[in-house]
Amino acid sequence: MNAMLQSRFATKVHHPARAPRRFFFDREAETMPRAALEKLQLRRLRATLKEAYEKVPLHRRRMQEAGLEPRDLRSLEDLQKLHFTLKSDLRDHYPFGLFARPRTSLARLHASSGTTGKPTVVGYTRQDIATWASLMARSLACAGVRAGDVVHNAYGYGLFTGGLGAHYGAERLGATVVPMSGGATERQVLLIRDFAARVLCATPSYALNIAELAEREGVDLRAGSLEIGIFGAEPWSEAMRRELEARLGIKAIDIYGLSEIMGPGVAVECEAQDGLHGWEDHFLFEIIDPDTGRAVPEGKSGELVITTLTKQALPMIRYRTRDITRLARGRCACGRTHARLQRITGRNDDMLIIRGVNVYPSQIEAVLVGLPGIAPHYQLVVERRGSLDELTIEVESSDPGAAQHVRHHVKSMIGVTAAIKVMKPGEVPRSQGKAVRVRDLRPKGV
Ligand code: DLL
Repeated sequence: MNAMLQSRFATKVHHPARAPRRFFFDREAETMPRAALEKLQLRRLRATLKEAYEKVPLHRRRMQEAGLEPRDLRSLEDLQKLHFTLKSDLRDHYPFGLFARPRTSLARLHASSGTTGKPTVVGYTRQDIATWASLMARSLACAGVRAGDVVHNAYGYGLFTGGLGAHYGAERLGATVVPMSGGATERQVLLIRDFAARVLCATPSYALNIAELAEREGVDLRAGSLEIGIFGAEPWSEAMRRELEARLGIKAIDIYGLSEIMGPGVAVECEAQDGLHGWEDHFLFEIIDPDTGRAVPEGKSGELVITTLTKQALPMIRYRTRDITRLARGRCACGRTHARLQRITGRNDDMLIIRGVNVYPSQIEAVLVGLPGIAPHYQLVVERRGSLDELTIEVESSDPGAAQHVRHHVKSMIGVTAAIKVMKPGEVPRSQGKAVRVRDLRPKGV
């Protein structure tokens, strides 16, 4: 960080109500010794399996096919004998077929639009909503948010879990929530400034959009009250973290979650920013090889699989997230004992294979963001020429000669040959929620 930015940090507003630095929303749960945590997990797992077996025909059928009953599960390792649950299972049992509770006992439904066909519907009992609020409060506290803070919530409200998930969590923590949702970016900038928000919740791509608009309007958010960004819902890179931290004058914290499991607050970074603590008293995390379905060796990367331990309405058994990460179980500087997920590089389905090289959009982002003369906005266009997939990277620069420079960096850092299209500043579409990074122009069904 350069000296100018550092001196800007020094001028920040001080929040007198702030509690001491090391703060846990639920100290006992967050720092539970591993043996106690595993004992709790096994007890909760057995209860979850029993419920799923008795109340959800799909789970009962799959367990019967494997010759298993809930009571056969004696250790956490036995989990590996159980079936997986896929996103397609949710769609095939649309809308309520995987629910373990009658529809009349549900307090809320959320849904994801999905790119093809039917949406994925998830449901919550009143207790599920309370659990989610506590886990989200725990996540926000872990990220450095405190009671009394103004939390500007720019995650979309509605069927998406981001807005309401962050909202209930911030309220539960005792913060003051500004329920902005996405869009109306000029108003966002003014209200962040006028209400003296300490915390910004948004997708990283939308936070960048807010930062850019503030700069254009001459509002210096770096000198203001903002101190923490809670960013997630889409893959982002370390380079993007540095960019957002510098442009907003904040500490940018990565938060992970998915509707099928709960919503935001499944895992979050602490102030050490060294992996996302996954809340193991409520979820079991496994990493598998996506091709074989088998566990990868400890510490290796693969597909994240999650089993819920306390969800009532929609218990999930070995849900295949398609997200690629790795797990670290070592002790964290913050004192929390829960395993850490490494930054999620992307989804299995987002991986592009360009002339035989596997590449995730976030890897390209890591190269582009921070390149001098290139704005941190981009889109990837994939087309089929003959039997090969070709990639065009659309970047923004006021220097039309930037293409060669970008092509060279992408080739040398990732090994991918891509065409570069230099667009004028402002021409790459700006995000208001989850950014659409890839325009896939390949013929469908090939
Ligand atoms: O995106 C929940 C959420 C809201 C998380 C706000 C964080 C903040 P879905 O719409 O169901 O739920 O999308 C879930 O988004 O499987 C990942 O592929 C991706 N994703 C979520 N958080 C991250 C992250 C919400 N921090 C899908 N890094 C997940 C990378 C993420 N990808």
